[in-house]
Amino acid sequence: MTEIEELITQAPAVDRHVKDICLKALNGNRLAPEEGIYLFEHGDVSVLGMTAHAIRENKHGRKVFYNRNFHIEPTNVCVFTCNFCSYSRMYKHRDEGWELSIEQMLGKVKEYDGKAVTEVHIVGGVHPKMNLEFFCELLRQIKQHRPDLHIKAFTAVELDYMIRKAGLNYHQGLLKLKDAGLDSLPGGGAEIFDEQIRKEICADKCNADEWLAIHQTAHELGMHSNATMLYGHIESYTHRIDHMERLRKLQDKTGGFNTFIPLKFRNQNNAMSHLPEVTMIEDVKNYAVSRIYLDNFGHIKTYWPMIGKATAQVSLSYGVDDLDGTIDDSTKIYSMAGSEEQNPAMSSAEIKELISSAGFEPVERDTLYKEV
Ligand code: V47
Ligand code: SF4
Repeated sequence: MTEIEELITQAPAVDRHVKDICLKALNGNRLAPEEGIYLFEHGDVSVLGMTAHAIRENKHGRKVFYNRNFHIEPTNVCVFTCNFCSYSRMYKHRDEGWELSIEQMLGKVKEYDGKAVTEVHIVGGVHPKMNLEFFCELLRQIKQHRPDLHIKAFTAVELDYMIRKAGLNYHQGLLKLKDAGLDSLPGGGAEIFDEQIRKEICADKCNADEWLAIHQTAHELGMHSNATMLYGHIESYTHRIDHMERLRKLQDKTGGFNTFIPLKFRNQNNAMSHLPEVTMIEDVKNYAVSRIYLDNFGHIKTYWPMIGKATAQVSLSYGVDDLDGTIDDSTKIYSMAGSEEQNPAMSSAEIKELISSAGFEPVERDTLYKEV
């Protein structure tokens, strides 16, 4: 028995079945959905943390990954009406929002000339006038200017809309974008896959099957992608495990997901502001169960601009091994939703200090987790 297994076995006042499930996971066995739900419902946060931490140590030792990246948000005008969104402006109020031209976006890329960034993350609202051709041209111009920059762009929601509007199927649309320079897909738009919850929080955008089909198609075309889960609103633990289960199944098929990113619902300036935000204990429990349940995901990421630097640092002891990137104050999604990080930017030195002062080893990576 390893030291950690002994500690868990001997932990006083911990539910017997929780211990058994944690030991099962530590022995490399996959958990069934009802075991994942049981951990959420009855798991003591310290035992879940120990288990998740041991699993992440087996995979990555003391390494915590980060990259040097910046965001471009082409527009916050959006045809959809997700109730949790604090960021978008409807098309009829588009004068209150922003829409960037290709020249303006290329200008943002040029601001990083000579700087050691490795990734641009492009994601925004779904603007009815920004179509597939527009985005292919944007990708081409960025690649022409800076071929070494990895372009991680467009949530499945944006992709579903632009590809349908172009009259193509997912394979044809994604191939066009890939040929124009798209390297990988970010994980947004997944929210919670359960159909009933989706109806209540984001009724009009692409559904779970479409989100999964887009990611599967991207993987089949040789592109990697990320997966998110928006938690801490009206969903139950059963919905969270159902969400992870669907991702785990697709990952078994394709192996194309790089990382899982739980996103905590923030309640400022949106149509769900009446809901309280969950506690930090709930955040770390969620990270830990994600690490334990998603046995076929290499990485669990905390997105510090959304959760805040302090919780991000604590999450490193609950199964998280990735801190996203330096960001350089280039995203507005979370500051508008009430995150404590109003101008998210960290230098490499700061991000490294955040990691090492928590007792871990900072490792710069590229988008595909190759060490830089
Ligand atoms: O899909 C919107 C979320 C996502 C709120 O792949 C909110 O590396 C909390 O997906 N409270 C977009 N969350 C951002 C995203 C992302 C971020 C960082 C890294 C990666 C990656 C992807 O933002 C949306 C939605 O789930 N979101 N509003 C809110 N009020
Ligand atoms: Fe539009 Fe995305 Fe906001 Fe939904 S979350 S309203 S799709 S910008």
